[in-house]
Amino acid sequence: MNIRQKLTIYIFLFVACAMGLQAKADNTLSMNDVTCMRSGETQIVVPVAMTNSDEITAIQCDITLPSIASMVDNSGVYDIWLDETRKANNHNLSATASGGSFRVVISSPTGKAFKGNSGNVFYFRIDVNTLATAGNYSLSLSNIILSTVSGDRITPDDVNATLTLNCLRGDANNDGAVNVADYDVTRRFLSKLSFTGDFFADAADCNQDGTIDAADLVCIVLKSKGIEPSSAATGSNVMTLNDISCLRGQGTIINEVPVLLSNSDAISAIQCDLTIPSVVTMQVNGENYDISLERKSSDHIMTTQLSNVKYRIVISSPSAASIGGNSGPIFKFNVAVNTSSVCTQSMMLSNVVLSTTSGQRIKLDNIDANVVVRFIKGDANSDYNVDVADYVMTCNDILGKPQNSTFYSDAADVDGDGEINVIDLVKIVRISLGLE
Ligand SMILES: [Ca+2]
Ligand SMILES: [Ca+2]
Ligand SMILES: [Ca+2]
Ligand SMILES: [Ca+2]
Repeated sequence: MNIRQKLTIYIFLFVACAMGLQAKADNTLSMNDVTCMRSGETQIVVPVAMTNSDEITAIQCDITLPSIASMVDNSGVYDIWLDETRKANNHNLSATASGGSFRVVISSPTGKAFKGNSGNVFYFRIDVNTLATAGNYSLSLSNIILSTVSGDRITPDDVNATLTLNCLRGDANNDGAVNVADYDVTRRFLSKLSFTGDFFADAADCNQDGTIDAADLVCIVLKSKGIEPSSAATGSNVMTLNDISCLRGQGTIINEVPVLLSNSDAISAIQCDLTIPSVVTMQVNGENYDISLERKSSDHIMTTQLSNVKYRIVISSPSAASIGGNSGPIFKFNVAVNTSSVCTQSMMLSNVVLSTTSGQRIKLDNIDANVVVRFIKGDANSDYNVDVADYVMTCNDILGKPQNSTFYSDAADVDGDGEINVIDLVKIVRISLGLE
């Protein structure tokens, strides 16, 4: 055999091999991705196509559905059917559920071939659980066996497709429209208030950032008006909480605490969680907490709800109006301070989110302030003056003499060295004379 003959054989083998691969690649099943709108039709038809260069008479495969879908059945018969244009007159299909999937067997009792070489060969109808979270889910065909009319087995690769469950962004109650009802149910959810009817968190997360907050309230209002919210905020927006300072022994003192907002952006919605320490008690005003909204448009609403030792405060407008202005208290709350003993405790605003009127989300760091119950140095009898009476009591203490009224040793220890002695006595005199 010369080189030319050998080369001819190799070329022949190569072509034969390529044709063989081609033949295998040309006998496949396929499925297109399918989508379902949560507020629309929940039953969808999934077509399965076959591309076949060989004459195929029988098909076997297992359909696996995602957990959010079930196979529709009519009185115990699965809703799976053959394509009329491709089946031979006596092709029949049967399906059974087995091990979490559905086995489909299609054959012809006389071994007839499917018509044509491409296109849909069978269909199945699934029912999508629209309570599920919107997203992508997978469907598959596995264990696929095709038989040629001469009984040759073809084993195509598994087939995967995506079932996409979509929701209308902002349609929190899933009625197919975005309007004030969605704003209201989301506001109640965010405010931790009770509500009736459906609530879909994935749709309420209108700006799709994975959390439901004040920015979503504005986003829903804007989308109800056909306006797409903006994303990034650029301004400087600062919130501050004032300290509370009281003197010991004054009984229960009511303090009005302002929460200040300095904002360069036009702010429409605000949320925060207020944590107050044990030394203070939130005051109530009728049935509500004594928290007042200070800056607002005509339709701004504030809700305050105690949940898990935090007061959830949500301020928003159903028209996405601005709270107005650029500085000053946004809200105030009244607390009673128990002044029976000295302490320093912290209060905090956490989970603070602002939204501009165009839906830009601004997340602020936690804001801390102190509640301090203090005494006056040298005021050994706690009458809020430092004078000769304090001098006498401190002198008695040093000499070990009995006292006529309560002696406050922490106030008498003016230099704070843990000991009451003549140095403290001198300092009391100096304070009473205005020298310290
Ligand atoms: Ca709706
Ligand atoms: Ca969001
Ligand atoms: Ca005093
Ligand atoms: Ca001392």
